[in-house]
Amino acid sequence: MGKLQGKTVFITGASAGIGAACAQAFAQEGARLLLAARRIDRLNEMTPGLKQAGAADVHAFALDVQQNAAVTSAVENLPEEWKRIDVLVNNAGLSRGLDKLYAGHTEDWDEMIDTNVKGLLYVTRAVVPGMVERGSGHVINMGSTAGEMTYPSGAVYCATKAAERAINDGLRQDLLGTPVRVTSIDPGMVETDFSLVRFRGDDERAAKVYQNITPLSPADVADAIVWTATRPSHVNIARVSMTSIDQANSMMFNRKQ
Ligand code: 8X3
Repeated sequence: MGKLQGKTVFITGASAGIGAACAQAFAQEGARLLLAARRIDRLNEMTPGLKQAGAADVHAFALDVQQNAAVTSAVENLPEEWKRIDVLVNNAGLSRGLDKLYAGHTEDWDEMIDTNVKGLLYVTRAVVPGMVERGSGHVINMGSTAGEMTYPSGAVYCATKAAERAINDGLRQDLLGTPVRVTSIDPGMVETDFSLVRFRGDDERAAKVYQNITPLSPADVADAIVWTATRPSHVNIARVSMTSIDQANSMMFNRKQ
């Protein structure tokens, strides 16, 4: 029997990368998966495999976390049997561009801030009151080593992850006295579509990011996430900072020749 048998786990950005790996890892623990992403087709494709992997049930819906009204109404109008969310994985996020701040594109800034900061806030605001009311819950936010140390040409992305850090800590303070736990997962380089999205489909440029390096895999990160969610209920893991052995912080890498 999985450690999270029958628990409802809500994952945003579940259609790819760390979100999809989380769906797989929580499925293996017997969880009921509430999956949201903009790409509903992709979620529907994933569903049979997740059930096969052990998910107690799967409910997928299209959601753009940037749209506050859509987030609120999606959570309010969940089918009755999906309303009791035990674990929220605030995973939806992205980077756009790698430009000097004074040459940056404001539409890139808007998309990153609207998704990584405002989207995370909207989903949190919609889900956490129910957790407080029911007296149980766990919010797991996707942070980054980028929130710990800013790197050149990444100021706005790094700022969104520094904001996540502040929101994560603030939420934990505000929930003190309730049984709701709050965790930030802060990985370094993870081999996902992250760089492909950042460089808008330029795969040559994206591949260079991971060249001569062993990055973390999405499954490595999902493994840490499930670990935080399966600690005894009085244990709150505040933050997991993790990199591959080839990375020391957001600026230092061991590139093999
Ligand atoms: C992703 C880590 O350093 O590639 O959040 O921006 S990094």
